[in-house]
Amino acid sequence: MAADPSTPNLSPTQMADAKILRGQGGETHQVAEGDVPVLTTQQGVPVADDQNTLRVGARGPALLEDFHFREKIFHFDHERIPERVVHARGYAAHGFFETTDSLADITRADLFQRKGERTPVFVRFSTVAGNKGSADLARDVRGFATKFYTKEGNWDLVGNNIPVFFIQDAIKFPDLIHAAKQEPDRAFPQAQTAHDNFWDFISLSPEATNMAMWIMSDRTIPRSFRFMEGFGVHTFRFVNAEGKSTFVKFHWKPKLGMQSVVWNEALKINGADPDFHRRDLWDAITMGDFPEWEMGVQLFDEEFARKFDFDVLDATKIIPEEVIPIRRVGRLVLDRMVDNFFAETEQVAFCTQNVVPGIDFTNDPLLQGRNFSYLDTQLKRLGGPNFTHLPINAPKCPFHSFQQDGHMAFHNPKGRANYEPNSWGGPAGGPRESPERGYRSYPETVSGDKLRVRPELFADHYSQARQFYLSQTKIEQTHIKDAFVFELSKVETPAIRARMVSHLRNVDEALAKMVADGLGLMELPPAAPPARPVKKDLKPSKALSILENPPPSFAGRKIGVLVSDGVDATLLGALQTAAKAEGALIELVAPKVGGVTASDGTVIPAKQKVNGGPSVLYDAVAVLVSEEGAKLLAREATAKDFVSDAYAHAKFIAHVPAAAPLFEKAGVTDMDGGFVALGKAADAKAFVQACRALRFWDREAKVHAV
Ligand code: HDE
Repeated sequence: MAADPSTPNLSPTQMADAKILRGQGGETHQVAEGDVPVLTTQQGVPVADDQNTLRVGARGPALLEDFHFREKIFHFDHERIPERVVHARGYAAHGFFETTDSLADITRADLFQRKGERTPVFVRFSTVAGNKGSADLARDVRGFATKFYTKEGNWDLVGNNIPVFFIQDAIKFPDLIHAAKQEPDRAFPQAQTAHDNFWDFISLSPEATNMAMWIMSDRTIPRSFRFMEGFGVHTFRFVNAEGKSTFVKFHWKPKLGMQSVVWNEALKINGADPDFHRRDLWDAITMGDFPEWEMGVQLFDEEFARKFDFDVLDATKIIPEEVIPIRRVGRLVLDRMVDNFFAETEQVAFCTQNVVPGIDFTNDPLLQGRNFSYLDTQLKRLGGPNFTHLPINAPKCPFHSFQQDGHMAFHNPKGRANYEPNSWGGPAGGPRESPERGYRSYPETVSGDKLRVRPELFADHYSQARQFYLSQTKIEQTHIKDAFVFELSKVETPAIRARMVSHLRNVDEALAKMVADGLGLMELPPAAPPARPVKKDLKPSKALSILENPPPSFAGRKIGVLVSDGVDATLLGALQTAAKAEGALIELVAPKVGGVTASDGTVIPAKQKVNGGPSVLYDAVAVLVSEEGAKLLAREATAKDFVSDAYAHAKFIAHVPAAAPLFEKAGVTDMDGGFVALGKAADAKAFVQACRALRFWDREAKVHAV
């Protein structure tokens, strides 16, 4: 029979040479020449030919006895597990939490006792609505879920990048998510809320108004995971060694400061690099630029809870930082990517009910519902009760129980005792309860009638929505208005558009008018009757604005440099030095990915060909082309987009005089204060310093007419 033209990994001689070696751990590995492992079946049987099925003659039928083929296809057929019903698209990394301020007086939680102590963590970021393969820059809330592998068990803080939520009672969660996800008859739109069902539900649920303001803000289009805040959302309880309880709200503050993209950029990033956020985290961690957050806690007691304007059990409300300041107690550092996405990121199972001694729940009706839901959903998604045996979910502290059997049981107790109490005594009797160390629920006194009602204060749906809006800068308020207009313009039913505007009238009249105008509504609908009077005297909170909290530097950001043959080598070098000194990155975009020949004759490889490296992928851009290069690129549509988009997205733009024809052809003639001319090497530093402001916002009003 003629030799098969395909090339197996190992030649027949190598196969024959395959030998069994004993590994360090005593296990045996079958290896061929040069220490390359031999391909085997799941049963460890060496495979001779992985290119052809076993068949009768060269053109005959396949044989059932081909166990290698059967096993391979069988396994492939079953590779997928159900994606998460929400937060399906996610990306995760390992790291540690370091306690920087002991909370020993407030909680007995072991991880908060000793300053300087590190606890391993696994953090998964996600979008909510999109399916597993959706794009990263969907306008959406981001999940920020942290598993702390503490010495007294796993604690999961399953939070979001927004401190409030849409609904107040978990019983509404299926409705909210059904409305947000693709519509059931047509299965679109995916990963976006700009459609009738979503806004129908929101406009019929006044409790969602505060969250609607947050999701229409730039918080839902973060520059990447590294630049967003995180929140535990609910009020939790800390309990100290004496059994005293303190309420707590958890916050994550990014070291690099907050940053978002602009909406038009988000739309384009989704096309240019749908994995923009994944790539960013991967690049940062693999380069050793480890993302970091500080953990902050807001601590308060029953008395504050009684006096506060809002109910602390209501997850649609915040406690402003100006009212209860944030105490910074630790830092979170992500320093290791996963070895295998499926094993870790996909199989990690967060459960809000994973708490440790010293951390307890409150009666927030959303949290209570979540406590039921997470365990339940993991059973379906991971296929059995033993998902805690998977390495990513197993505690890193010792653990012993009498739970046994079930699908895929890896941790199996030894010996006779599988129940307690038992009289076997000593180690043979298995683990025992520990009244001192064991988890004890806070003995809150509760009594009351069985009712399906919500507390009175929950009914204030607009006051904090108004406070959020008034806490934003003018630029951010415009973005919120534009986002409402964009989303509601995709809603096909005029009555839904109007109903949403009727809620906005309770938030801010001017906003409602601008949105109505942007939608072309003939008349302003009457304001929705508020269930409780809107508090108009809440003080704006600076902490709620992204732009009021600018980053300390341009570190962690990326400059896209458009270059051509003849690029000024000195200037490029100066830009590289200035960026490096700031902790920022440079990426070269060129007519050909092979690179360019600089003015000093050196050949510099590019990272992107110009049509694959649009300026939306960068925080700022520089155009360092030669005269010849400018002429060439002035005829290239994607090069013109590079500069016109950078301009439209209010980015800082460095340029050399030779680039003028490209700008002209791109229609960018207004060289405003966001432009920095690079004449000499020192200008590069000035450019990077200017970039610290992230955007030249003054330009924005000039590029938007509708
Ligand atoms: Fe979740 N949520 N959720 N959620 N949630 C899930 O659990 C649920 C809510 C959050 O990276 C599910 O493992 C209910 C608020 C994150 O694996 C599910 C309610 C907050 C993640 C579930 C909420 C969150 C989830 C789906 C209303 C912020 C991703 C897959 C009461 C504080 C975790 C899964 C990861 C995932 C239920 C509301 C955050 C179905 C019933 C509020 C970050 O159990």
